[in-house]
Amino acid sequence: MRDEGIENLLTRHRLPDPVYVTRPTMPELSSYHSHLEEIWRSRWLTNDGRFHSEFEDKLRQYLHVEHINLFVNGTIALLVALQALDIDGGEVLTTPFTFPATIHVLHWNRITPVFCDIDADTFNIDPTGLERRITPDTKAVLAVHVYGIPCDVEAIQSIADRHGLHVIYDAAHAFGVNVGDRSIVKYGDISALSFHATKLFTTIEGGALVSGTERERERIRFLKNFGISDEEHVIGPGINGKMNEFQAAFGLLELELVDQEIENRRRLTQLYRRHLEGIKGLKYPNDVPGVRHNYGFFPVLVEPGAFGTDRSRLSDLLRLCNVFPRKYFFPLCSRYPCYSSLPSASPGNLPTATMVADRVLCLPLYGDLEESVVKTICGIIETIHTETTKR
Ligand code: T4K
Repeated sequence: MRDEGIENLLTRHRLPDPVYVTRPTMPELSSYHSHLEEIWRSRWLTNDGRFHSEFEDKLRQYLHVEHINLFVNGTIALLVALQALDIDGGEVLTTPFTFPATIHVLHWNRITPVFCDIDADTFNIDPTGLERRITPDTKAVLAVHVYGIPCDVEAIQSIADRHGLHVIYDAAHAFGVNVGDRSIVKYGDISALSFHATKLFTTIEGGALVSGTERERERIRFLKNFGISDEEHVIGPGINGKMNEFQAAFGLLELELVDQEIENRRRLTQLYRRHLEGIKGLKYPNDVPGVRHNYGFFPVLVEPGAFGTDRSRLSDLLRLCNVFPRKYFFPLCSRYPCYSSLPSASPGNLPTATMVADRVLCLPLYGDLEESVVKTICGIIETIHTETTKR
């Protein structure tokens, strides 16, 4: 069938309203309003206010961690994590399959990213390739739990221990993920969370650093507040990374909703899996035994030969039906003009990452997405597969 034929056929499936890749969970407006009234009364807007301390405490309890600092966003949190560990210059081993923030924070700390390939099943940095990239300038591993799927934390840590490297985890996608009984953010020296509006747990913009020791936590606290230790002393070159009261109040209300949000996303993920199961050329990650997943994303890999068309055409056809998936993370960070001339950025060094970035499509997933919409999206995908393999 010609492409116009498919397009005509798909008009039948067009959804009345746009369905985006994600949508934030919102607390009751009246609850937020009463927090706002309190902020108005107190006129305490930022800098360690009452909502900030309550949210920090509740988050510490929720994540079962001891040392946490809230941030204005996940990117500044990552930037400060590197400073807190004195990683300023040199090389850091990292993944090209991530959001730009992960790599840009290295650049902003004058660090050269050394791109390493990823694992085809987890989409995370492949520990088997790490050791051969270590040089006398290597300072750390900056790994990402992409889509909330845990990295091979044990393998990464043992390599880091052997070579005296720090380990930082970009856990922007991994809120609420546990390995066994242990929160994923307890691995490595420091983990960075993002609470951006597109995340399953949000404070509008926001983030946090979870560190291993109270000493690090204190250092991070100074670094995110201009290095100020008291009204007359500045102990180092800090930055402004503070979360404000409006974000913290929002976060407090979101914490009450997050377990239900994860459960709703789990149910919808299973629905997607059930309805896509028989379609050739599609691959998606399954649950890892012993891991509590958060179902932050629903990534699908499209193998064009077996599916009938490629990921980009599938994305375009879904858009015609008012469905807006995203190619997270295409292009690879190693393809950005600012990094593409690095020796480690060559696609030949990154075959799996290149293949995954060329095939991945994240389908809409959020807690109040209707089951009927998930079924319609799967129906559209099935129609595209049937029609494109007919020719
Ligand atoms: N590390 C990793 C691995 C990350 O993925 C991220 C951020 C970071 C670090 C940095 O953390 P932050 O500094 O952001 O805290 C979005 C987010 O802006 C970004 O936070 C996130 N990762 C990334 C995966 O996604 P865009 O440019 O794709 O977002 P945008 O504006 O196109 O939104 C996507 C869809 O979400 C929209 O089509 C509709 C929906 N949406 C979006 C917003 C902003 C809403 O429904 N409401 C909203 O308010 O980057």
